[in-house]
Amino acid sequence: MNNKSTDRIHDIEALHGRKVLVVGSGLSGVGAVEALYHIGAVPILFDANDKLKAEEVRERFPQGVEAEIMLGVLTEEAAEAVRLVVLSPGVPTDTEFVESFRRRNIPVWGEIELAYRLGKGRVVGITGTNGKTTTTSLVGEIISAWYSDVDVVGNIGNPYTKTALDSTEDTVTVAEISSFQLETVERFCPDVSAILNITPDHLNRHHTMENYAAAKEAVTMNQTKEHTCVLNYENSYTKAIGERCPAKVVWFSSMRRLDEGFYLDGDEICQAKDGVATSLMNIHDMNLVGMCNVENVMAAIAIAQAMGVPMETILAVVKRFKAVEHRIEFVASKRGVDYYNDSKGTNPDAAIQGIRAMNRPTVLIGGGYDKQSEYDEWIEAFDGKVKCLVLIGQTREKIAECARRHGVENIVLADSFEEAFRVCTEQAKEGDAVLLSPACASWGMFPNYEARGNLFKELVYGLEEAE
Ligand code: UMA
Repeated sequence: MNNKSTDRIHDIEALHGRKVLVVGSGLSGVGAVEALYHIGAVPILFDANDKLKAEEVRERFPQGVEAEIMLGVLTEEAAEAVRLVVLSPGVPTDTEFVESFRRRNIPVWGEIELAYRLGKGRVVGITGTNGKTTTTSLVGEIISAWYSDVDVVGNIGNPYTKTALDSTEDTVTVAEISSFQLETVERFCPDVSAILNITPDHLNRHHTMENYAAAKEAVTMNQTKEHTCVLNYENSYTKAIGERCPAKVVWFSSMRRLDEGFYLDGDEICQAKDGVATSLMNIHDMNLVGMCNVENVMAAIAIAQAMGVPMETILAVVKRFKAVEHRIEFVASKRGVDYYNDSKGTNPDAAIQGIRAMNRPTVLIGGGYDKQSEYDEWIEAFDGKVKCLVLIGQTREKIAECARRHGVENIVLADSFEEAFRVCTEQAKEGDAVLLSPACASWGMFPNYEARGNLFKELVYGLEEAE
């Protein structure tokens, strides 16, 4: 089970002195430019957003890194000159813009493919509709407890291209990979892959569930029997993928005892291996809550074991692992409503991730200190899920006005955090979520976002008494 680095760099050496088009000037684009620059390619960074300013984009590069920057429209001359195109995950792949390169046989890679080809060592690739960030963080911690050189990268917010060039044959890269990123892989071949679950998401981008599931399946497409793919036995899509998967499949199930694999039996996480069933740990011995997290933990145990970490080490880390506080942190389920604390969503970009993580009607608390942000993109990301927007703080009028422009109708302005919380409990019905993800700093109402998140959690915990 070892990815030969020679297979990966093959085409990279040919890029020396060649122009490479990087599309998107966000985290991925900047990471890709940096890596390409360091291997002697000539990056051109293009971003379709003509409101950006070249000087500001350039400031995102580390010192010494240079690239031509084009904003708004890519000139034909530049398009003609490039030998490779590297897309950021947010760039759709089914457009005339992308097709025009493919027609000319110019390879179109995603940032993940580029990073993979530049990198060395072993790779874990984790995908799924829900739970991938928690599972990736947990796997990262477990692997770090056993191996000394570990990078946790990808959709989790740390571009893979940032670490790829520094990796060695001893490095273990643990990558959270989204369906957007998987649309543009070619040779990407993790030693251990995992698909946690596949449920409807991102259909505006992938159009059909079949396309979306196919994108997820790409995490395992280059694997062989030397590699492992960890899959959810209880999800119809991942079940079907397991039946045709080229890798050795390790199943996990939260609903039945398996003859082989990881499963929940009462409150015990168990493993059946070679006909022997062993109880590993009680779910009450972990800090994560919810059945989705039991599944994430089973997947993480399976991945870590496939990566050669002893079970004793795995279980010790699982038992001490905590969800990242204030970052889309599940607080509790009260009266059938799930409460999430994303107080760390202190700007529109971070808050976009918060609302994207919700998969049900949501009552959202937003607003706070005015950092002169624009809220359009955040509100567009609501995607019809926000049934009530409860606004607090200095920015409440500005956000309300913006939300109305985007067709949000149910908006409540609250005078205090406590009042906002009370409105949430009134508006949220069984099966809904309440999310604190303000898109603004807490100043003016709280000393910091931790204090804001802690008050939210106290109010949630207090609900039982109020019943
Ligand atoms: N852009 C274009 N042309 C287009 C579309 C976008 O030029 O057709 C430009 C935009 O103007 C913008 C830039 O591309 O300036 C943004 O690129 P991006 O959206 O790919 O954002 P990055 O900052 O590179 O962040 C990406 C991931 N974003 C998305 O997939 C949308 C981040 O995942 C990830 O953390 C980061 O790479 C590092 O790997 C975020 C996310 O929301 C958290 N992911 C989705 C999810 O988890 O559901 C998939």
